[in-house]
Amino acid sequence: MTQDELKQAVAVAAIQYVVDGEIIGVGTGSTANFFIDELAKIKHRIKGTVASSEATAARLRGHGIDVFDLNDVTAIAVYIDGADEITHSGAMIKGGGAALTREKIVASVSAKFVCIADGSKLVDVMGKFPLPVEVLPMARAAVMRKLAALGGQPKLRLKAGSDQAFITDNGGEIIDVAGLSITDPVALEQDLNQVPGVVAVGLFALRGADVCLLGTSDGVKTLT
Ligand code: ABF
Repeated sequence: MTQDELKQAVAVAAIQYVVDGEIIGVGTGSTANFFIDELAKIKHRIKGTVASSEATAARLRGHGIDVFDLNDVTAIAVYIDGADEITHSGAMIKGGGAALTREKIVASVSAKFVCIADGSKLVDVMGKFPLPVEVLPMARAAVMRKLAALGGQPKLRLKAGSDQAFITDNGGEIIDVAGLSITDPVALEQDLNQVPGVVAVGLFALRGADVCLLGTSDGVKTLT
């Protein structure tokens, strides 16, 4: 099966976690996009959604699915989103799609986090995928020095085909940190959360996934 077929399979499997009559939190990325397209087929069953990025909001609205402002909802029954890496215990690296901050916010309000990913995302130790960290622009250099001191190789994410910094939906910049072997993701997330200028860390370990649906050539595997 191709990677897209694996992503499609987990997107279909995630529909079983949709709660009728409720608000659904929706992630960002290509796997999340497959889920959005599946959700559109049953949009009459849900109250609406909260999106983790402007891109996701646009795709949802394109299907005629209501997108609520997070400030206007008090509960999200389930959050469905992809990941860049995930461990057997549900800790994740996220942010390859530059939406880590809003993803973490929406996930924090959600009763259940269902991660959907193709099997290649499952790792024993995270860090091969460069860890995204969203920062305020004024703190970029200071945070990069801190990340280098921790043993990483920090790199400012640039707009495609440009030497300009990529700017997130929140007006932040992203530093991608290669070279980390993240043996204690909770501790690293807590450490980096404290660094002045850091908006969000692409480690989802303090609040990881409750369920992970992994697309494999042998079918969809469920990790809980
Ligand atoms: C999103 O899913 C991001 O946090 C992560 O980068 C992305 C993975 O993208 P894809 O599904 O395209 O592999 O939640």
